[in-house]
Amino acid sequence: MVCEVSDVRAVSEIYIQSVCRVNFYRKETDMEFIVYEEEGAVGVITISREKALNALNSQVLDELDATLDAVDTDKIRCLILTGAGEKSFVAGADIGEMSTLTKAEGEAFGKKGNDVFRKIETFPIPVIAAVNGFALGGGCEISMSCDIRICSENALFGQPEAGLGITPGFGGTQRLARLVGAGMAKQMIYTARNIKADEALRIGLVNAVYPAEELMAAAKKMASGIAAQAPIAVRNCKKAINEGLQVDMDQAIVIEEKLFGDCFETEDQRAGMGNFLKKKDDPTKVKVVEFKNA
Ligand code: CO8
Repeated sequence: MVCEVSDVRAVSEIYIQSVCRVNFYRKETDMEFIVYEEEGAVGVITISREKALNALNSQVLDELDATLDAVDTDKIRCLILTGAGEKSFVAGADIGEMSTLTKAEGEAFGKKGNDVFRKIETFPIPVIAAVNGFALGGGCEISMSCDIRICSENALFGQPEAGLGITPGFGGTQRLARLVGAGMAKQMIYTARNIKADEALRIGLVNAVYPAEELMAAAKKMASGIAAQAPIAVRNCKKAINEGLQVDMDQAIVIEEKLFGDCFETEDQRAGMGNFLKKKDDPTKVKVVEFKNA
């Protein structure tokens, strides 16, 4: 199977490697800090500013935003977000860039990050954060805007902002409290104490911890498992969970009802259910459904 890459400002396509007979392509772009690759129906976005431990400056945020806009969601069914190198996922927002901001500029920088993170959170397809090291400040915050977080054993999570004289500004006060509960979020944010991977797992901030060298394979396996399901159904599940969490249960189940109903009469629903029924007639038949995203 040969993957095509849709990407911004593409110049030329180069072959990188072949994994499990699926060709893995990467496109050269004029982006400095973001690498985007596709492997089958899985897209991998790598924040690549290793000299600054992948810290988020305005350019990284702009490039990430443009990369998300260019993902072909008719073809790609799950994204993985990770950081370049073995040491850091994202070591936060760029402290150098932030250090001289005025109040108005600080607010604008917060909005710039929030807009991109919200784009990730509401992206039509699932996004898995593969956290390969430091996830501090804006790094912890960007991971929390993803649907699922898994991490390496050397990962370190934290919101050190109070020690720098600011609040978390890319959604940390909101998403951390929703993910791990207000008490634990307040403790982490007020004390600015970083936590290791095992504690992140214990408090539910991550779903699983892997040896560093196994992290990306685990992320890709999970992403491929998601990509193998009916794509309209997966999108609607994401919407139902995200939107339902913002409202009371009476409204939440109405959101689910609509998205549930929306799946019917799709090719995927017909094929998925039809295949199950056929399989019953022939229990030895392997379940294979060519989902169409239609
Ligand atoms: N910003 C800019 N540069 C950084 C950052 C950062 N967040 N983190 C690391 N770097 C740079 C270092 O300055 C250093 O650069 P250089 O080699 O040029 O001196 C390079 O990366 C390597 O870093 P270290 O030498 O410090 O590496 P260590 O292994 O010794 O330490 C740490 C690694 C512990 C991660 C350390 O670098 C550190 O503490 N970094 C800062 C972590 C942090 O506090 N992050 C939170 C930042 S605040 C934030 O994210 C707010 C988000 C909301 C913004 C809202 C805006 C309004």
